Amino acid sequence: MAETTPFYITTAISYPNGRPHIGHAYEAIAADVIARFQRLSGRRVRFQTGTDEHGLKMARKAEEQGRTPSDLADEMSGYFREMCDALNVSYDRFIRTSEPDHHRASQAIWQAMEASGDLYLDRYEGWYSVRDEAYYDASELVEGEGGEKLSPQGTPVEWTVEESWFFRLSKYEGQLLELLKSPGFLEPASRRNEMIAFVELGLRDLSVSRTSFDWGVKVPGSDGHVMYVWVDALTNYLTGLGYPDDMGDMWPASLHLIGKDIVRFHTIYWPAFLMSAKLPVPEKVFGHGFLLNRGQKESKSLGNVTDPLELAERFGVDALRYFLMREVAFGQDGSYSPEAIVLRANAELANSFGNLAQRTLSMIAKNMDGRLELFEDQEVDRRLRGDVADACRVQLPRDFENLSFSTGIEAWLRAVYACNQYVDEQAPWALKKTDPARMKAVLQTLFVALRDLAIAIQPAVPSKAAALLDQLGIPEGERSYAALADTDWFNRLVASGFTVAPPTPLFPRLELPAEDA
Ligand code: ME8
Repeated sequence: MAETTPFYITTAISYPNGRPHIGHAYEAIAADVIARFQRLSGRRVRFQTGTDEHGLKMARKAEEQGRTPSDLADEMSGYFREMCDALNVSYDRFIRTSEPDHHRASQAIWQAMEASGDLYLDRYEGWYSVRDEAYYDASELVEGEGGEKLSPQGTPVEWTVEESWFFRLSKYEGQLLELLKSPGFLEPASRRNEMIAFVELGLRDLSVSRTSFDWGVKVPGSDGHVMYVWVDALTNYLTGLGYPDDMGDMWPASLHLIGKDIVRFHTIYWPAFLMSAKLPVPEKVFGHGFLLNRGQKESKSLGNVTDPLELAERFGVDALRYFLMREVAFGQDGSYSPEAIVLRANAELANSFGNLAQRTLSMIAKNMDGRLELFEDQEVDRRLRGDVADACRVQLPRDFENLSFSTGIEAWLRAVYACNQYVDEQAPWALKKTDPARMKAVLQTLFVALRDLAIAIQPAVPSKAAALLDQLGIPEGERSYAALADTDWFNRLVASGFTVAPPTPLFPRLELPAEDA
């Protein structure tokens, strides 16, 4: 087999200080769509997600609940993993930063930064936001409604004074600017200017250890110090590959997928740590937008927090995945509501794609005894197949490669609509008596189109696409994007004697539950 290109994709690791919310589900699903897309495109994919368990935020939440941070992390991390499994997220490793190999990796990168002369002991005096686990310069703070000081993210800050290790972030200003300006490193481009402006204001050295609590990775050779949680958190991307041992060919990461609120950590701090440790920087960081509930941020106080598993149970995992990738222009903020999910799932999945499969396969089962045979096509058939092939082989893959999921799905959906229009125009049910040969040609043209449509959409709706490909008799090994270019598959399928069974509907029509109507 030919050498395959490695593709290493990661999500942010979530704080397990509570249960997962829809934003976590959104990021995990998007990363999974990318991982599946890259696998189908023939790349050797490694996909990592997990939980970020150290730091003051976790320590305080545990204290509030009268339990240990490790107990809190154990329980909540389990829910995050459960969420990923329930949403069909195909991670290779679910990392927990409390795991021993992660402590080892974090201490190793610390020592590498120390060896570069980039760590020194001093006293930190300044503002800290526990919610963001972030230090802020006084000049960045904004005023809250009651006159209190808030971080630029609107979270409370507290004045902090403690002895701490510092990282010479200032030393990397020039290299970071160059990196941030290099095309493709940080996307979408709109996030780039903000980061460039931040570096251009001048970087201060970063406090990278804490002494006022001990829930973290111990600083090697410095009793009483634990690492600043972001130092260890970011290192998770290396831990999963075996750092400090041989990481194989997966590093640098192809893509860190994160939300827009943590771009600074991933495109300034992280590359600087890596440069200091003499490791290559990631190829790309993508900061996706935020998902809002009917246009509003979810919060406990508003009482509008949605359990993503409940949504998945109510509407189906694939309908939820499809909705999120279809609805939101990736990179921008998006909004969801039960009505919007139901509307799209019914119009696009149930009535358009599902119905196309249902009509076609039941007519083949009924009117052709499920048997496929070679057929003569006409210009109109070839045109439809050409349009479908173009959407499935060219447009969707090109858009997915560029992380433009909604436009890729739109191209696919146009092909679905074209198929439905073709069924209506060709009216195969009427041809049954008048021209059975032509009826067979029409139904099999649709069969061929369905196979392309099902292969292409696999990353977004993996279970439903697999169910359809099963119904179409497409062998497991012939479902990659490369297989789309195979011109002989239909002949082989006919020769194999495969018969189409009466189909079961793929996408049930969803009802809007009364409480949301
Ligand atoms: O930031 N919509 O963890 P986290 C979309 N532990 N994405 C959202 C979102 C929303 N409403 N809310 C949060 C952390 N996110 C750190 C990361 S990485 C080394 C450490 C995204 O649990 C958020 O942007 O607060 C982030 O990418 C991820 O969910 C985890 O957020």
